[in-house]
Amino acid sequence: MKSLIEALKKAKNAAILPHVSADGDAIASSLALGSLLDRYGVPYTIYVEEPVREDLSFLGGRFAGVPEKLPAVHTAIAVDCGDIFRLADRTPVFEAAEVKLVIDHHKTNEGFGDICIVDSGASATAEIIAKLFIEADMPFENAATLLYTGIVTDTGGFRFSNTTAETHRIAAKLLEAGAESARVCHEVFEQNSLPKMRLEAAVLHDMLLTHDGRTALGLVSGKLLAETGATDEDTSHLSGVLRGLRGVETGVLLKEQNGQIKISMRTNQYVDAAAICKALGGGGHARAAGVSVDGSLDEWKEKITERIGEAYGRHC
Ligand SMILES: [Mn+2]
Repeated sequence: MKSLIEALKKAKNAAILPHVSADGDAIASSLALGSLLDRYGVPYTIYVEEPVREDLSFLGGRFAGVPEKLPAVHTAIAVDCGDIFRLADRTPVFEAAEVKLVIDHHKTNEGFGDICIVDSGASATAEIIAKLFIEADMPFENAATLLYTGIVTDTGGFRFSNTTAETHRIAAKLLEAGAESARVCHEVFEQNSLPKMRLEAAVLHDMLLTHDGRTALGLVSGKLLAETGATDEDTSHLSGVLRGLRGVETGVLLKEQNGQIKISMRTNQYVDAAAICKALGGGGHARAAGVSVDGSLDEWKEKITERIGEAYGRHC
């Protein structure tokens, strides 16, 4: 931590690089880090791979896209990136920098910079950056709401298993510093676009229940996406919604995407979703896994139902 703070103070200028498809933690952590650099008088630019998601626009801030010409960067900071590939088209910016820093919380991060602060015990990169402020003896000020947003999004509102006592202690400090918890939660969890709502309604309306109500299966055709105007991101929560029906063990969403069928699976207690998806060439965790396969929705509706049935058979 100390060496990271020294490196930040000594930076002549900085490029902040959140991961591709930046989420709440990546964007909020980048902005909070920017606020720390502001106070050290270090000029910086946050380079993003694609426009910042609309649901994160309440955070404000200024962002630059992938630079056409390589900028002269002294210090580059990869934020919330599990590996260098998550920098996508901005990798040259990182590689050309004199000083390369990595701040992340992904278990699989092997460290790809000169100074790497990787804490897989942290719920979010924002939790690590909050500790950086504390260690640097720097008041949170406007960074409190940003850091709180990073933690709230990566923990699903303190519901996921990455939430620890330390997460709550840091969150408490951020609240004491004025983090606007209610506003953040409203923006992050209570606001949806009309396309997303229309899509969810259609998927739940046509949901298929099999295996005596233990499996809830949802279908998203390319046609439905086009009709509702929903984005891929708008579908990411649906397998979790399907799993949430009382009595269901396995929620599974089949989606037409890039000429393939994307299967997302969430399970509650005993079906190993990773085992099912790995057998098809995908991966994930026991309770959440996914895979992309060739074929049609109709074909995979049958095939995946059969494979889930086999998993129930193994369990009985
Ligand atoms: Mn994160």
